[in-house]
Parts: sequence; structure tokens; C-alpha cells
Amino acid sequence: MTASAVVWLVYVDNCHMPKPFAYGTMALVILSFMSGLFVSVERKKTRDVVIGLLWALLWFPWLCYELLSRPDVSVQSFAYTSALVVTATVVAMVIWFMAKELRRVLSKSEKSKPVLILCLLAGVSSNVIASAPIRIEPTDWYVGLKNPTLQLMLYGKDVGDATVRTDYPGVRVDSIVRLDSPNYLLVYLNIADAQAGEMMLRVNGKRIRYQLKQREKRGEERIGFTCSDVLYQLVPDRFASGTVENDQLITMNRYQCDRSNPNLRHGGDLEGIRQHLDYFNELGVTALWFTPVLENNSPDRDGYSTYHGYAPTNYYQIDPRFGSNDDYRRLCDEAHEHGLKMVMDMIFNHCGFEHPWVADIPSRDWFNCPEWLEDAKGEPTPNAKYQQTSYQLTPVRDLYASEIDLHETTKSWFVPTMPDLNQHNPHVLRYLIQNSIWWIETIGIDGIRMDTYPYAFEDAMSRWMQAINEEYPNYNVVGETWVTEPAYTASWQKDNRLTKVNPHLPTVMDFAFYDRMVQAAGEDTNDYGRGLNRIYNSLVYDYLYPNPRSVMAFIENHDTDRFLADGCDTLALRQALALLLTIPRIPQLYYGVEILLNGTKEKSDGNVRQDFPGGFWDDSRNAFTTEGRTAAENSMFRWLSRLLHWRQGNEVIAKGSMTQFIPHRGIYVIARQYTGKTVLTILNGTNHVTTMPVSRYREVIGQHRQATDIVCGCTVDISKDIQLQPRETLILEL
Ligand SMILES: [Ca+2]
Ligand SMILES: [Ca+2]
Repeated sequence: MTASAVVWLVYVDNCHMPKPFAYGTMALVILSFMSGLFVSVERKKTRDVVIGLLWALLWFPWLCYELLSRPDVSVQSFAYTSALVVTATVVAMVIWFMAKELRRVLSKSEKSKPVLILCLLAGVSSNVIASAPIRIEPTDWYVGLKNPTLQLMLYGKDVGDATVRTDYPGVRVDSIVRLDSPNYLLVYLNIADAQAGEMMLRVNGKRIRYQLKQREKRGEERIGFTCSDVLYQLVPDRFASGTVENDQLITMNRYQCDRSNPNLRHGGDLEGIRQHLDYFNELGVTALWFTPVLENNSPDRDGYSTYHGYAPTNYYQIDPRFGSNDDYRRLCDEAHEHGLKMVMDMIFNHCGFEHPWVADIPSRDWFNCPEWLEDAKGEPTPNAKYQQTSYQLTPVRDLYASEIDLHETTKSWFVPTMPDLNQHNPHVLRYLIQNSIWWIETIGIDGIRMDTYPYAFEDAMSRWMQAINEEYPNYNVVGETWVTEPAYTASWQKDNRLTKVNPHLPTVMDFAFYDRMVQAAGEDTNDYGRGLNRIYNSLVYDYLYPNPRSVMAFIENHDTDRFLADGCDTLALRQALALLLTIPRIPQLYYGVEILLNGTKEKSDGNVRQDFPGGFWDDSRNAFTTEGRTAAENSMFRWLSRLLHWRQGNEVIAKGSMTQFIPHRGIYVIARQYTGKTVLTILNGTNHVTTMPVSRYREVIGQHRQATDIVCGCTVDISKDIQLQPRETLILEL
């Protein structure tokens, strides 16, 4: 009792201490109190028991109040920790009781004492050994895939020496691979003839259950996103929070949820996204791509967190701050019910520093350039051996590339907290291939966006894509290929004739379109190649792409300035969006464009990943509703929503031919045509009123005398020249 009082007083005196210490102190208080109480009961000292209980009545509410009033302690984490401490204390008492009983038995039988002690020790140690957890990835698997090989990665103390057997029908252990670290084991199974069910693995004689599941669909039935879709990209931490309970979790490495800091976590989650599925329908997009949602359990470092998700520490687990794997599945199912496809962001170039592979490297060649890790002592503090990528992607294609440049692109690390994976290690590659198949099968995602594509080894990524294409021939994957030249981007698309290695990647990202569109926005379209001429010139190079319709275009994303930068030029924005949504591409929007979110990266990356107004419980307005938006935001929302709904299922856009006209008198015109139907996108790229001579466009207009403006639904007379207002955008249907 006295001890608990002393510990508690120490706590009160230091209530500003870091959270782990505060919780640790709380544990000591509870432990010492319960022990005292227990001893008093044991010795039948009623007076002490009464005093103890009164004492507890006084300090326990106070203790709760002190802890819960801390900004970094949530009710959930407090309840979780309290339950843990009480359970641990009860277990400790039970053990104490058992030990006491044993001593009593032993004292009656002196002769058998050594035997009993040995039995006790053997029992305890065998239990400890038996209960030493072995983690297996993938956590479960599917029968009926075209590739019958299953790689199991076992993690556990000294598991590297283990023998592995199974007598599950149709399953054969093909090989067992022991790595440099004794704490990993790779088991390759052939499950070609296996049926779904619970397979029993015997690892060093210990039985481990492993689920082999039935697939919900055949691979051919999984249809990826196409140019009929419009992707809406969002940052889960910044979009909407469905609950505050997951904002500040004690179970994760030290971090702070603070909406006032653009570099820290803000508390958005999958539930928040789920609650807004109707909103996406109202807007008219057809697919959702989130920045990664895998566990990113790195602590905040120097005021920065990994809220963006690009430093995964577990390839099989959704970050609990976003929700659970079940929450992700539920979101995906409900998105499908809303007619929305789901695209998952993956990262195979690197993982997060807190991934178990870093503290205990499976094999020396698991990562590229691992030398400096040996001196890093568990912290990503670069030393002389650290190798930093140049962020230059051109060496991968440059005929004249130097070895050092190529090395810096593909083997050096993205940042010190993101170790670079060596996909040339066949075990690493197999792990990654299985990981993407597992998410497709388990969650039902409709596509993958692969981060930092050219930073990973090209031949390995090609094999990854081949494996995905083999299992899912109608699927789609888009790779981030950030160089603003069409000739570069095209060289990453499947079946291109520019590279020796076929990348097998169906969709690439059109950074050229983004780059030219941003430049054009601030310029007058003239006869000297400026303004919208830049878009015309960029699309000229579509002959490089084996499939231009499978190129993803965008005007902004989470890594770029917002299209509006720090301004609000809605005329330029409409022109950019009108083109984006009518050229032969897969368009991608970035969340908030519909409500004119702006910002540049100059202040911070977080400045282009702002919270969606209304997504968080304490927001002063709700821009998800008409009432919560300003007049300008509503105007943009209505315009874009009309365009997106018109685009849905539109065969002229999905399948039509494309004709473009060199900007004339500052006016840029493109035409899409399919089965006698024509859509014209007409942009006045100047800041003055301009007349469009209709006769110049006779080849696409034909004998039509009238057209319909697809946004307002009104009729436009095209029998005579059309007068366009400064920066006017027209989308006409003939
Ligand atoms: Ca939340
Ligand atoms: Ca790399």
C-alpha cells in the first residue's frame, strides 16, 4: 500500500512525462496496490483491507482524471492499458498462489523435491518454447491459382533451424530455404492439388494451423479500371475521420495526431471514406485510389510522420489508425455496391525502417546498399556508408548512363527511413508477387497503383507484372513513371517497341500532360508554341504508346502543387478538366479539386494534402454538402459533376477516334467520334473574345447545324462562326 502511494506521488509530480512512462507508472501503482491488498487479505488484516480500499477510492479516479486529461491519451488506449495491467496482475497472483501451493507440497516430500523442481522447470520451459510465436506470411492463401507455388515466410526466434512437414492432401513441401538470419525460414509448397481447408503445418513438431481458402472469383472475372473510369485520388489521413477512437493509439510507435501540423497525422480513416460513398456517386467519379493504407509504424521523427503511407512496416496489415483489414474489405464491398472500383497503392521499391526486416535482416542481399545499417544501431542516422538516390529516373533508359548514376537511381535509398528492397533476390520478388495477389483475392481490389516504379529493378518488376497478368488477364495496374517526356513514359508501357525488356505494365502515368497543362494555364495560346499548343504538341507523341487509352492522365496529385497553386483561376481549371476528361486517357482527379482546394508544396507537402472541410468532427463547415460550400465551390462542383455523369458509360469517350487541330487563333479543338456521334472540346486559350471559324472544322462537324452543350444542356448554333469568351470552355455533342 505504501509502495503504491509512493509510486503514485512520483507520477503526480511528473505528469508531464512521456506517455509510455506515464502508463508504466500507472501499471506500477496498480500492481503495488493490488499486491498490498492481496497480502492483507491473505494475512486476514481486515483493517488494512478497509484502509486500502478507501485509499483506492481516493486515488484511482484522480489517476484516471490525470491520464485522460493528457491530449495524447484516448479513452480507448487508456481502457486497453488498464485492462492489460489488471490482467497481468491477476496472472501474477495466480502464479504466486501456485508457487505457494507447490512449496507446501514440496515441504511434505523432501525426497521428491529435485524431481518435482525439474518437472516444473521442464513444464514451464516447454510451454515457453511451445508458445514462442511464429509469424507466417502470407497469413493465409488461396487454392486454384494458376501458379501452384506458395512461399511461406516464417518469422520467429531460431525458426531458421526448424523442420517443416505437412500431410495435408495435395500439398507438397518443395523446398526449405534457410537465410542468413536464424529467425526466418522460407518454405516453398506446391499446392496444385490441394482443396480449400485448414492445413496443419508441423514446424519442429509444433502444430500450426494455416488456412487455404477458396477463391471468390476466377482471375479472368476481375476487371481492372479502364478509360471509361475516372479515378478519384485521396489521402486517407486527410479526407475524413469516421471515429476519433483510432486517432491516438498507444499500441503504435510514438506519434502525435495533430491537425494543426501539416506534417503529422490528422486522424482520417477508412470509416470516414466509407461514410462518404454517396458523395463520390453525387460527384460522378467511378473509382477510388487512396495513398497507401498499409501499416506505417514509424515513430514521428523531427516533426514528420508517415501519415502518407509510403513507408510500410507490414505488408499484410492495414494501419490500425485507418482501420482493420476487415474494415478495408467492408469499404471495398460497399464501394462496389456504389458502382465504385477500388485501386490500391503499393510500394515495392522500399519499406519502412520499422519493418522487422530492418532490425533483423533476413539475408545480406534482402536490401540494396545495406552496409550502413550495420552502424545505424536501430536508428536511421546516415553515416559514411549511406547511399542516397539522386531521384533521377532517366539513367534507367539512357543509352549513355554511367554506372554510378544507374546505381543511385535503382539501388540507393529513397530516404534514410525507407530501406531499398532488392527485387533481384528471388525470394523478395516472390514475396512481393504473392503480396499483391493476396490483396486482390482477400479484399477484391480492382487495380493497383505501383509507387516509384522505375526505382525498382526493371526486369524484376516486369516479372511481377507478368505474374499478375497471368493470374488476372483483364486486370489493370498503373505505375508511377515520373519523367515529363512522352518518350520516357511510353517506354514503360506493355508491348512498347522502345525497350529490350517488355515491362508488361498496362498503364503508365502521363506526367507530360500534367506538366504541359500547368505551364499552359499561365500563358496565352499564340502562334509560337505557347499555351494550349503545349498540349497539342504533347499529344502528338501518342504514337509512342502501344495503347494511349491505357495511359493515366491527371493535372495534380499528392506529390505536386495543386493545379490552382495559391490562386483560384477557375477558367484555367475548367479547361484543364475538360481536356483531361475528353482525351483518350484514363483520367485521375485529386480530392478537393471540385471545391477548389489549392496550395503549393513550397510551404510543405502537407499543404497540398489539406483536410477535406467537413471530414472531421470539429470542422466549422461541411463542403460535402451544397449548404457547406461557397458559391464558387458549388459552381465548380456542379460543372464537374455534370461533366463526370455525362462521361459515365459514354462510348464516344471510351472508344471513339481522336482528331486534334493545331491551335488556331488561340483556339484549341479536339474531336472524339464513334458510330456517327461526335464530341467537340473547344478551348479559347486567350484572354480575349475570339471567333472560331466553323468551316475550318468541317471534317468533324460535317453538315451538323446544331450542337448540345453537355454541361448546360442548351443548344448551340454551329451553322455559323462561334464567338468564344476569354478562356471559355465548350464541350459540344453533335
Ligand atoms: Ca480517425
Ligand atoms: Ca530501388
